[in-house]
Amino acid sequence: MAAEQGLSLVDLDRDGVDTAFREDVLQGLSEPQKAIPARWFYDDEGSELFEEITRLPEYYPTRAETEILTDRCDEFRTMIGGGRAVVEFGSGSSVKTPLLLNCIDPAAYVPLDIAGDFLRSSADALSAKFPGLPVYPVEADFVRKVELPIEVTAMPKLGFFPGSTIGNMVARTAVDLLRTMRATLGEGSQLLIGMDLVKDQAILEAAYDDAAGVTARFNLNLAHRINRELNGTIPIDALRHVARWNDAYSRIEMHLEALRPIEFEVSDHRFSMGEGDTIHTENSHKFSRRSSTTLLLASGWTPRQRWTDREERFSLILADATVPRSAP
Ligand code: AVI
Repeated sequence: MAAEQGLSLVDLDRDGVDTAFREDVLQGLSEPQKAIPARWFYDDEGSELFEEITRLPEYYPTRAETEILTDRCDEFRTMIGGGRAVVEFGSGSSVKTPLLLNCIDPAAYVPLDIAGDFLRSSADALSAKFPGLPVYPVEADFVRKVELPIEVTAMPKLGFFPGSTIGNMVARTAVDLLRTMRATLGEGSQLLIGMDLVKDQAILEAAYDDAAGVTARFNLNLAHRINRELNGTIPIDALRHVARWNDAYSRIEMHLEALRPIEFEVSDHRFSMGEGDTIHTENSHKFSRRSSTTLLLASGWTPRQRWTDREERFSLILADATVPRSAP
């Protein structure tokens, strides 16, 4: 295991507990509105459930984005051009990557991910599909500036951040991340980013509360994870999955709601919830043309082109790291 060899970016204490996970959970459960950062969904079980979500009939984002990548290949070739180093942020299993790489004739591919073992196996799979393409996987947490491999420093770069993961961040964090990506890639780079669009509330709520209950299992898995890894006693049967549209913030929120008053322990700390109290587990912001433009401009990226799927549910935006010359 990479963690045992000291190669992992994850900090484990003497009992093998992820210290950042414990801190976030204890802090989040102590707030008046309990909240746990969505990044903790993705243990092995959570990552598998997320893969299942992407195949659900109600969950349109993955299909819509794949449709754009397939339909607009020629336009990507024209707007992006060949010879770039493609730097993918949070590459995971890199499933959408071949679609893009096939369009643009890149000079190199640099997948960045915090999960080292997974990163290297998917980089190997991609190398097998693109035998002539240099692939330089980098195990890194891209919320901080990443030093890219020396081999790609002189190449023009394209950042790739598909999936609307940017929507899982509040505006302040999203701006920080986009500015950090700009610092990682450098002046003059391009960024191709997926952003999910505002649409009918019923479609949005169904996408996050599917009939088969997979998203509910994904949400509840966080409570199971706390019980498993942090010595928790959360009564899972007393929690239900809730997904609701928050219009003021233009986002779907996921919560775990207590069906009855409960008390439980996590890492020797006691917590209680009244009936109807919730743990806020995720935000998924949905964008308009204007809000996406504002977010990108505020982060030092100028949008140059945007594409949507045929039903206009999802957008892919190409932006560049140049400052538009305009007064004042
Ligand atoms: C990863 N992220 C973009 C997904 C989303 O749509 O916000 C996570 C997700 N949560 C529930 N379903 C999917």
